[in-house]
Amino acid sequence: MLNKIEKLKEEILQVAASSMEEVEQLRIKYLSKKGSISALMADFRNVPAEHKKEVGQKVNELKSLAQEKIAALKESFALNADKELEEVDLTRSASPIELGTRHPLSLVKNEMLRIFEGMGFTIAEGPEIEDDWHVFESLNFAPDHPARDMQDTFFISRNPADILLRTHTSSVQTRVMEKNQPPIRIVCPGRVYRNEAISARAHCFFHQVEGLYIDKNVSFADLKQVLLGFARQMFGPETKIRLRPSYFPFTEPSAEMDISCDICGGKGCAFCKGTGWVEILGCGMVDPNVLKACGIDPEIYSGYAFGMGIERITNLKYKVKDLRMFSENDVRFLREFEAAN
Ligand code: 2NM
Repeated sequence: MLNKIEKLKEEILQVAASSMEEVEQLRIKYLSKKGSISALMADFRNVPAEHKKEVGQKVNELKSLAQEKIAALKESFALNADKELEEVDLTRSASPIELGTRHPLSLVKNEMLRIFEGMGFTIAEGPEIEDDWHVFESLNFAPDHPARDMQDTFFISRNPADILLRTHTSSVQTRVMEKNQPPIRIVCPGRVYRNEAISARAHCFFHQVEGLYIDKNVSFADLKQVLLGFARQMFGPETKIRLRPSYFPFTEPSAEMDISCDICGGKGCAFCKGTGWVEILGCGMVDPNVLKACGIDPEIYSGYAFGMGIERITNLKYKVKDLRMFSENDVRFLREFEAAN
């Protein structure tokens, strides 16, 4: 019995705990009804009468020792908890909210608009759901033009009026010309829709920036100078431009513009298919029929217009190969443009 008491005393003197839960475990182990000290008390009955005084004293001492030890451990954790409370800085600001990044198409669109604003253009916007007049009729599209086919354009209703998703932002320019007399100098950014099968190179919607300048004596030379200024600011001061004759219903004459390939510096590579040039936009002098349809006298005024795809420009600037990346919203792709934000 005395041996047992001595052993327990040694043990209790050495106990340690790393948490309040462990202290509670120790209390249960030594001091609960089923604990080892209670067991000693139970054995006390069997101690011969002449030793009862000595053994009783030792058991009581052991019990006190255990109680003190556990109380001390409890107190140390309570103190630590108080300390932790004191260390919480209640004036600290909340964890920062993780911000997203601006979409690459928005970045490029904003850059394009800033360049044109610098050259005196103002921004005009209009509806994506349009009617046949603003998208086709006013813009000199012949009644049997293929763009008016269901195959190319998303129609919302055919009867009584033709309601459709705009296929270019020129409809915004029609609306501005209808309501304003020249001088008009606007750029129109926005989403446009075409009924096409989705692939790496085509999508059923994309984004455009179109420009329009109408005034007295506006010439093709003015158009060329503005487009050269844009190309140099967008792709670097060494950029060259080249115009090739083309056809659009709303312009006459019409042209497509190439810039010198900035990957090979014009020497010819896979990107420019060995030609040293890459196409970036379409343009021309606004057809007199368009001016007339919008209430502007083509005998007094002339103007130029141009249109380009934001995806195309972004593709050239950031070498995005697959158009579908722009609408999938994969954050791993979007985060690549964090630095450009
Ligand atoms: C292009 C190419 C050529 C264009 C024409 C007009 C309007 F409204 F003035 F007639 N706006 N945009 C135009 C001209 C657009 O995109 C490739």
